[in-house]
Amino acid sequence: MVAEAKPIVEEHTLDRDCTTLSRHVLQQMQSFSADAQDLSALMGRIGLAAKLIARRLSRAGLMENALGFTGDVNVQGESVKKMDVYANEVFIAVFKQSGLVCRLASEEMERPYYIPENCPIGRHTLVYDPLDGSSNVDIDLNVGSIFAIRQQEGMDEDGTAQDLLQPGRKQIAAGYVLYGPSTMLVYTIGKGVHAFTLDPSLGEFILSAENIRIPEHGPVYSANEGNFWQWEEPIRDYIRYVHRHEGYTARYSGALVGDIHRILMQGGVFLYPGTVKKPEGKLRLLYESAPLAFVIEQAGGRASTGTQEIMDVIPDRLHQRTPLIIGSPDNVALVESFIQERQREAADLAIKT
Ligand code: AHM
Ligand code: MG
Repeated sequence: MVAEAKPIVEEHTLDRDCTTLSRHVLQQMQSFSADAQDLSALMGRIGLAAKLIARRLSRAGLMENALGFTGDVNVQGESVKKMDVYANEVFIAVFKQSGLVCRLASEEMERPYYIPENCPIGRHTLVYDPLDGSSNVDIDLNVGSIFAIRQQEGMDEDGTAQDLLQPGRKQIAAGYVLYGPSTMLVYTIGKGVHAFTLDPSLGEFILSAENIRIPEHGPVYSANEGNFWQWEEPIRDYIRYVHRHEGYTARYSGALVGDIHRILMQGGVFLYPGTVKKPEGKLRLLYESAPLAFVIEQAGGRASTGTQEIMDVIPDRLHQRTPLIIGSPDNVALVESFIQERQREAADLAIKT
């Protein structure tokens, strides 16, 4: 009797190795329509930008002029790093002549960057933070890119991109790239959250976790406690609460993407609240908070300003900042409960006086 031939490669192993980012988007869309092809190509280009940035980051210490500051200050009033500029230009370069997006809006550019030859063919806008947490870059710690794709809903003559001033629910896709020990890309198109790991031997992002669900509750709270005395009282109350109760631990890397990725995988809450002097906080709505809110909501978590869902906030300008409380639903609700308690006390007091 002749033994049945065994496949040389296990089928599921091969299948896993072949699930590239572009293929996964098409599978998610369950269609080969022009829209599905566009979205798949868009994600492929974001993957290409991520690979270029990852490559430079991995060698930056060996290169002249890759690290350190440029000497310029950006629209946010922050000192610009050479890697910020490089990463911003990479995104522009990969989308030029792609026919995929008409406009790019980024943390590093005061006004959107138009690619006139892609308008009106490329009906999408890419909003992005090319290198978030770049204070980590000179010391070889994790950094990230954050992105969202929105439909282009109008041409703006004056460069203020009024049609972009819409809530996060208008995002078609969003995600981030984490440049850590490995490079990971996490994305959603509103059908769950999926993670890809860059396989350097293939030069491809390969699916490594599908339909990620954030734990309902987690032990981590992630906040810059150096701001403790600048925060409003309810946030200080929350921090006092976690200090006094067992089961909480602090983790804060100074780079949002890494902190959010930990919370997505293991549960907990990240908070960057407003301060007394800056009630809107530090993080930007369109290309930091809203894309991450989309990802975390899709994984079963929540993102809040403290009083409103981040996904519902309508920005009034391109670089608008917002307080951010994001993560496991129970943890976010706990932070909000301290804010609500103070609001109730203030309302009671107002009635009595
Ligand atoms: P950036 O976009 O200029 O890099 O700033 C955003 C970063 C986030 O990654 C991080 O969570 C936060 O700023 C850290 O700020 P701080 O140093 O005030 O704690
Ligand atoms: Mg940023």
